[in-house]
Amino acid sequence: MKLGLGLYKHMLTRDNFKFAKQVGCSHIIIHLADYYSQEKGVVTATDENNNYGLSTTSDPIWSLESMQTLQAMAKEEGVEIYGIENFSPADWYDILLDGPKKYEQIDTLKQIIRNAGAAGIRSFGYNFSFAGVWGHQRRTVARGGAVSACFNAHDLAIDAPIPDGEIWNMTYREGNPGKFIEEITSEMLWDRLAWFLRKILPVAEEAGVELALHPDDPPMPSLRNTPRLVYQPSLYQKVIDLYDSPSNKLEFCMGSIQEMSEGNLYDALKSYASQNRISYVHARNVKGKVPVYDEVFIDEGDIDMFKALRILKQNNFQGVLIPDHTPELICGASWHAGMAYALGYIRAVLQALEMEER
Ligand SMILES: [Mn+2]
Repeated sequence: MKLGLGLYKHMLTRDNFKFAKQVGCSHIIIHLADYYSQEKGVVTATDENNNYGLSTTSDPIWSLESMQTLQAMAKEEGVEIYGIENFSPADWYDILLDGPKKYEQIDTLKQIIRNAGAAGIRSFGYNFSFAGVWGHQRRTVARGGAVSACFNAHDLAIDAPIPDGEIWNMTYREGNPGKFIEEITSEMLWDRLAWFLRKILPVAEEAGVELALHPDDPPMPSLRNTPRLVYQPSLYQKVIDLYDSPSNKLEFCMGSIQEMSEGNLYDALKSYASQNRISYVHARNVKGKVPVYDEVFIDEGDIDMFKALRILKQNNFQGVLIPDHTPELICGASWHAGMAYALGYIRAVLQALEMEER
């Protein structure tokens, strides 16, 4: 198991690559989609009127040259880019919506996957969702009043429809006022995923890239009047069984799985790690389950992190583990401090597991 750090687009700097190395990481997972900028910081979307902003297509950041430059820079600082997390909404909205541009968009995504493979990037995380990560409030819910994300379905208009021109909390074109995205069934959503996997996985296999699906966050059965895909741990199996390919993998989010109303995290870890289906892991802790939960520090939630990481180790998990979101520590660099705290804790657990084996 390799330790990594996730970095948003505006954080792809030499200093942050150095930071990753300094806190014990060998790998990084990068975001190239433009949902969080330096100015906006971490934005939350909790109603039908506010989103992350405009998503643009054909950004040169997705080119082979750009990926190779980033990979070279990372290696110079002693880390390696293992994965890219998420497509830009503007590059694949019609694949999700089954619209007329899906054919040209799948060609764009295929090229992005080929570029990633050629740049030595092994994994590509994606979240096959209309509503995306939506409905989290930021409140002082973690230890010592640390600001963190929390979800309470009773506090929200959870069926607030998604305006036309918007997907994944981003605007890809000017929408028609008063119009909303089409209502579809869960079966239709699964059919669209199947189409996407049939088109993309042969290319991913050839490029040596794993497609890694993030489960729904929050894992509600429906959100914003749209169906969700993987909102119970067992639904991951349905994704695996949909298309048999060594590139059909999972971005296993411990927090989201723990928040699900059925099953349990440890069984899910065991099942998917033993099938060698986990490409990379999001590690974070949480108190509660849908419809009400709080994201908390890595050592204070419902997940026994020691037990969880032991299962990954016992099942010979060879991919990367990164901290997911963390509560913000009160100091001059709250994001970095939160990550350093989570990584230090995870590293200690991994070292303790090593010692156990001696
Ligand atoms: Mn996650």
